[in-house]
Amino acid sequence: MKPGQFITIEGGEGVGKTTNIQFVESLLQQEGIEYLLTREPGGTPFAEEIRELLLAKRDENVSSDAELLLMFAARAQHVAEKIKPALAKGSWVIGDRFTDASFAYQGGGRGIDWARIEQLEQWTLQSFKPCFTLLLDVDPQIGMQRAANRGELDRFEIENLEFFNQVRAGYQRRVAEDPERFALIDASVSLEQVQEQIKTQLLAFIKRSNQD
Ligand code: Z5A
Repeated sequence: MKPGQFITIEGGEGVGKTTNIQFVESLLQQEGIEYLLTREPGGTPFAEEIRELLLAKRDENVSSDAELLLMFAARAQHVAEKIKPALAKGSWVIGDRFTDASFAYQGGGRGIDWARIEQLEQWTLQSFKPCFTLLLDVDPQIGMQRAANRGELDRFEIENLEFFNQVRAGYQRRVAEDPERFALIDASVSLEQVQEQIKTQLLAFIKRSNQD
């Protein structure tokens, strides 16, 4: 049986991931592709408990290394218990964030040395990575305004503009390192225009994967 494809959706604060994931699901359904939707940090009961630890606002400072290690602990569980088994059964997997977010947030935003994150990636995942990544990109000033209209902010959402500028730079560095995997989506435009770009890129990826 042909293994499924692992696709991820990434981006900084307020880029519209949640809104557009529903659109990605509708495209896969139209194409008759069986898929599993999951998210990080989280995706399994154990990893979701780690997510709660990570997102909760607290008085104690959380060290950047502790944060990074917990992201990868949750990911190890998620990959072993959910993502790889689904792919092996031929299902596609849509990931709402994955390792690129650790490079962008903990590398870019928190300033952890890139090479140390690469070591952790290698240790935890070896060569396992998404086949295709939609990166929604918007000026963080616009993204933060959009996100401000939602409910209570979590431990990441309370960060400042400089942090989110560094997150964006982190994502750009990931694209530069592996350009073929990414489809860069300009998320500053209307939702309709964003979805037009997603549709073009995703259908092209589906076509390529059918030819493999
Ligand atoms: N994190 C990390 O640090 N390291 C890691 O390795 C991983 C994660 C895996 C939780 O992630 C946090 O974990 C995340 C990074 C960190 N923190 N932050 N920030 P999450 O993915 O669960 O949380 P999120 O970033 O808040 O995702 P989200 O809920 O999908 O947010 P969103 O991208 O902002 O999506 P949205 O709610 O669809 O859009 C926001 C608003 O904008 C909403 O009102 C929409 O109606 C509106 N919108 C969307 N598109 C448009 C357009 N085109 N025009 C106008 N308005 C729009």
